[in-house]
Amino acid sequence: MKQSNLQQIRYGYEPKLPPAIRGEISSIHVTLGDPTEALSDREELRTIFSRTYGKPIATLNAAGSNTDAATRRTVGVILSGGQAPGGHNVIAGIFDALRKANPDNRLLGFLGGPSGLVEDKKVEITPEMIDGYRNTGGFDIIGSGRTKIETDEQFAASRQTCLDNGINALVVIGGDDSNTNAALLAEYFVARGDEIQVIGVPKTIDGDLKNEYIETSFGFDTAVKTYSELIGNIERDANSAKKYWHFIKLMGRSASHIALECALQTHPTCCIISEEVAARKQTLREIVNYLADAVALRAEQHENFGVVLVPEGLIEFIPEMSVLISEINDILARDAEEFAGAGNPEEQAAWLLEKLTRESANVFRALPRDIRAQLLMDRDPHGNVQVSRIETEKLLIEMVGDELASRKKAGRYNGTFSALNHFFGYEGRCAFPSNFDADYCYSLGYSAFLLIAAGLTGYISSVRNLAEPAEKWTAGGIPLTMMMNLEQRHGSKKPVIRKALVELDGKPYAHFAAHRDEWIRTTSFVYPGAIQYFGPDRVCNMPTITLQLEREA
Ligand code: FBP
Repeated sequence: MKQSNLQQIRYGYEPKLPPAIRGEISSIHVTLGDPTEALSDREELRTIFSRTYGKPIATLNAAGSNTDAATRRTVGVILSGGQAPGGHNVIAGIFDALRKANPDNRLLGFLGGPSGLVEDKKVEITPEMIDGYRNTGGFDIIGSGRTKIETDEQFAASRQTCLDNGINALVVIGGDDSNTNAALLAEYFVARGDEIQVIGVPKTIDGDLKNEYIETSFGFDTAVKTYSELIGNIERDANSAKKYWHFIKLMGRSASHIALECALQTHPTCCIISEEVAARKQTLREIVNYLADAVALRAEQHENFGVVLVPEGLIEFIPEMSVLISEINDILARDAEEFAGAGNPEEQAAWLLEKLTRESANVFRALPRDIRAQLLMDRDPHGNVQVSRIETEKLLIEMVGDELASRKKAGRYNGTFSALNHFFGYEGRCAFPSNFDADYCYSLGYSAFLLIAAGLTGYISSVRNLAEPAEKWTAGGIPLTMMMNLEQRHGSKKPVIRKALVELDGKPYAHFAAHRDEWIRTTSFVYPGAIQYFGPDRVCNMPTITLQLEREA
């Protein structure tokens, strides 16, 4: 297959590791801290994870070996969920560490996500194979998938696959749901006396798998820089033509981290933050009025153009919509078969209206037909609404347009509102990883193997101090149960890793909030340009603004 020049050059990039794990694998030492606790629901979680709950934090250092790196091992790896730049480097990191530890070690990649484990579909990763994927985007080396391992049969089949293939450890590369699954698998294996370790790796462009110990999920850095390049280009076009309002929906599921970081990078005219909408209990009407006010204010300055960023999860955070969505979720989980047999989308909507509360039925009725249909589309295997398929940006354009039309009629607005919609998501998920993600992912994979060598299970690989250059990074593992609580899923309470949403008392949001009024009044666009892989540190080695602000002393 023809390779681009950049692809060929990137194969030769040597990712940086944290200094503590750069030396001989045989001299790596693991230090274990005190027992840990879950975020909440501790008693229930202690029961669910009776054998793996509350393990200590592990730190990797070069203090002299107390791990067993030399034993011959077969490790399995799974890519789970949506693509995120750097996944190939995680696998490269595992592979290099594992071969360095013992050249006879084997790495099996399960194909197409967790279903590959359940169905025993795999490929052995060879040096030639991995060399063709180093520092490249995508998950195509083994593919990914969204199957959730949840039934007894699936757990038993996963175990059988591991036993049949002589697997000593599994590395699950995924987001919050997949890492929850990793914790459940770890517990399942220990409960049966199997010596099969499970280690997770924090992946998701959404940036919502983070906490004190996981400073960011991999892929976020590259994805936001890719979107910011595109937004900057659109801003420059808007500022040149001066005739369009661009409404840009950005991926990110429930969390607005992507929208917020892109706003910090590009200074759009407006950016909605879902978490703020929820905190202020803003209605859809209030959001529409806020945007219409911005358009009207700029029209008074003869600036009938602008750029609006909309997080894809917004719809779930608007109070009346959130109630509606959770009612729909529960109804669909409870009466799935009846719903499936209800007929075409219009008939399904009519069926649903009968079951909703009066308030939610009114909200549902008032939505445009397309949005109603989008709300009824399939849930993902974890029971989430597929927010990327709900066209919130179009909904807002339509409603802002109507609002401005009625203001015009009343003589309160005299501009033109010509709006275009965009959705950026897939554009960023498989980009060539930035230097940050290339280094971070390789380090996560490398550390994952070291945690295996240390005999640990039920941990997530953790590389920290990321706002600093890689020279100052540290590595270790965090017990997965420490990041958990119970949440309502598919109509019942389930253990899950808590999603990190945008914190309204955090510095990234505060920075944005302090500037947004000025961005409406004065065109303040910033044009970040494309991700750079070579050149001065300030163009090719900067972490995200979110990470810099969050880690600021
Ligand atoms: P993960 O949470 O699995 O990392 O997925 C991230 C994401 O890109 C979301 O931002 C988006 O809502 C979703 O995947 C879309 O997934 P799909 O392409 O499978 O519909």
